[in-house]
Amino acid sequence: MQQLNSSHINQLPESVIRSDYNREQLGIGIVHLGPGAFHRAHQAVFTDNALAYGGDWGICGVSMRSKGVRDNLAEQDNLYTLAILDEQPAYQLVGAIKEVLVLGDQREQVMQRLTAPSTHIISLTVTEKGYCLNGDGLLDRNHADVQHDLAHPQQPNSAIGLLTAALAVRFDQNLGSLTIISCDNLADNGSKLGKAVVAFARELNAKLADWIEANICFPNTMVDSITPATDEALKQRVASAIELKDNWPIQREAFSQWVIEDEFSGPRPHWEKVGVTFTHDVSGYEKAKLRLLNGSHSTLAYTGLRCGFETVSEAVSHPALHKLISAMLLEEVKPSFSAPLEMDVEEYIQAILKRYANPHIRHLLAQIAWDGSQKLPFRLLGTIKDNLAKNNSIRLLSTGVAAWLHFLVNAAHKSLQITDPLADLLLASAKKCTGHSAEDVQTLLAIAQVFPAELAANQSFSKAVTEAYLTLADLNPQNIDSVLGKIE
Ligand code: CS2
Repeated sequence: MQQLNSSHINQLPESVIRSDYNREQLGIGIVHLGPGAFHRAHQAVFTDNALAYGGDWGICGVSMRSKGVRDNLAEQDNLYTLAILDEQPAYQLVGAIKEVLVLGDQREQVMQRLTAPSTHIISLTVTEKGYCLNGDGLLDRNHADVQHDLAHPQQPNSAIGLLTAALAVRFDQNLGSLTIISCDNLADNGSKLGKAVVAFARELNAKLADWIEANICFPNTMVDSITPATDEALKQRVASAIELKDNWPIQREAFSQWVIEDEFSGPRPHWEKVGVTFTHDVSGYEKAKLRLLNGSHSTLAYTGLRCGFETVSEAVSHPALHKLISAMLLEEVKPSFSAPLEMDVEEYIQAILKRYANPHIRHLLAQIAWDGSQKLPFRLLGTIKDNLAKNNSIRLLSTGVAAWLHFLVNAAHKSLQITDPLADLLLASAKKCTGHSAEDVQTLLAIAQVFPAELAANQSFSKAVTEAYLTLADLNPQNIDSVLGKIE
């Protein structure tokens, strides 16, 4: 089978969707840090579609460390296939990414792209841990990468250090006209990124920090599309659909949403023509998405794994888990925040549950279970904090937290690896747990990197988590109904 690349795209079957623009002539206007599956399924696709309306908005993807994307896409001129797997499967050829660089190997080229006058957007999907923030959401000066980058500002390893190095050059040349867009699942993602960059810059040069504050916008965003990791089955499926070999196709559901705060310090692609929402207040959308979708995703992941399920659709199709998640969303998450006026929250919840049940994608619970220490604060703990303040129930939300604690204890006692930047610390605490619920929960809530001191000391919170922890201790694939029945 021939390789997907520029010279073979004319052989693609008619059914493959293609955006209409001249890729040969396309210039680069966007540098994206972290061109992983989510970026390639989401922002790159919106941009690919928007290219039909003109503009030099090709993307240069910059991998912070891994070479996989660059090396796999090189053979295919950075083209790849997006498989939209839903009731009506569809395949789209995506060409918006024109170049992929790896920071470690190609520092100079990366800096040239970041500082080019033609670059007007830098966007990021570097995951929660890539922001080097402390529990208060501010730059963590004790973070090893931050310390390294402050000592070696010309050789940064972190996204914050890299952005600041690029902004220092742009400051010298007075090249504002650049917007930096965080596309990660953090509450107030843009504001947090902006503050972290300014704080980092201030350590080096107060004038630079002032210039960034005055000139560079960091809009908040909400991003949403369920994107399971690529597996062998997807590669085969795509090969038979496009009749060419694609080294690294991407899959996602049909639903895809991007809401961006309308604060730009320069031009941008015609994203508004292809379904992106621009608004002056993203927070309602972002809370709805982080708390309802990501909060229930993580809860489903940790409880579902304990029940012996592998995928989201298997887990949510079990009536007891469906009931638990749906009750948590309606009774405890919905009242915790103000949704945008145009959003019908109950409809949104039903739509999420339907998306989870999509049988056309295999979204592994184990994938969602990664990086719990980074995700839980945004997905569950903020909601719990708000509910405590309003005297609302936190019983079901605490089940999600307790399920994570069991996930850690189980891994520690069975010597299993977990993927989490705090893995060593988490597993060391979890190893101390003996099965006595109140003591185990006290031990684990003392992990200050995850649980803010005030929350850990809150009696209602520790009581609710302890009760849920005790109940979930018995949960196994054979007794799902009876154990989860006790919670509902
Ligand atoms: C998931 C998200 O892996 C995870 O933690 O909860 O990636 C989720 O699929 C996306 O945020 C959906 O937009």
